[in-house]
Amino acid sequence: MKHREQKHMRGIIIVSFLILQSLVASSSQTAPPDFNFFYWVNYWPGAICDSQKGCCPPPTKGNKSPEFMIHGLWPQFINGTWPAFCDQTNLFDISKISDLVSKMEKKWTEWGVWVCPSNETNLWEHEWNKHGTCVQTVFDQHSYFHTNLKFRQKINLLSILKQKEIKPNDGFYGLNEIKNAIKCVIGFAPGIECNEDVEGNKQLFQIYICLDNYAKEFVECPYVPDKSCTSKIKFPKSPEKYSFGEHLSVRASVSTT
Ligand code: U2P
Repeated sequence: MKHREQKHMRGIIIVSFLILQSLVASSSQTAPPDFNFFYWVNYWPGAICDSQKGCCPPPTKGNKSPEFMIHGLWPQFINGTWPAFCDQTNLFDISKISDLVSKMEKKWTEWGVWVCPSNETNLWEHEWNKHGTCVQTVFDQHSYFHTNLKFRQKINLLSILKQKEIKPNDGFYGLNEIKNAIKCVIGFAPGIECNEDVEGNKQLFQIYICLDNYAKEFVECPYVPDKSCTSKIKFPKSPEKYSFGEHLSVRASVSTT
């Protein structure tokens, strides 16, 4: 009897040990991403400024030269849906990215239609809270923002397009011509989102580049976000002619002069 009890105890100890071991092993491994890929999205400020709503320039400390601006890094599912606002307990905290702020002010400014003058902190906060909180198996706040900047440093969309004579001059260019210019450099065609200028012309607004679910490599877009473009689209002029720090939207100031 005593022997059987001892055997039983030994069994319990071994099973407990194995459970403990597997718990330790699983906590030391990071869970794999629970989404399929990323869109890394950049927008053309000129397409906001010549639209019906007009735009609000970023604060004076923002970048003054015409460039594509980062919109964000968005986790996606292959069926075209996406997770959002996943964690209320780890909201945006600018003190976690203080070393990145000056770069972000140049590459991630908001030519907003919502706030005048625009406030990039709002956009950063929104992007982390909406998208970043859903990718915490891959990124913390610092690496989320840093990864965006790294890709922005690697890829200059404006110069890629200019090399193929596709310029922001209010001219019309083939949608495929634009996609191919980018494909030539990164290996995969991006998705293009268009909006409309005040005359109703479809124009280049946002470029969607697809990344794997660790945001390490460019990938073929599993789901192509072609949004409301025609086969030829306008590439609007950059809003550089407008002075920065205005408190009125560009459209409003144009219509009153
Ligand atoms: O379309 C409206 C906003 O939803 C988010 N979005 C859209 C398409 C998509 O495939 N994935 C995605 O996340 C974007 O969110 P934002 O950061 O702008 O709020 C998009 O602008």
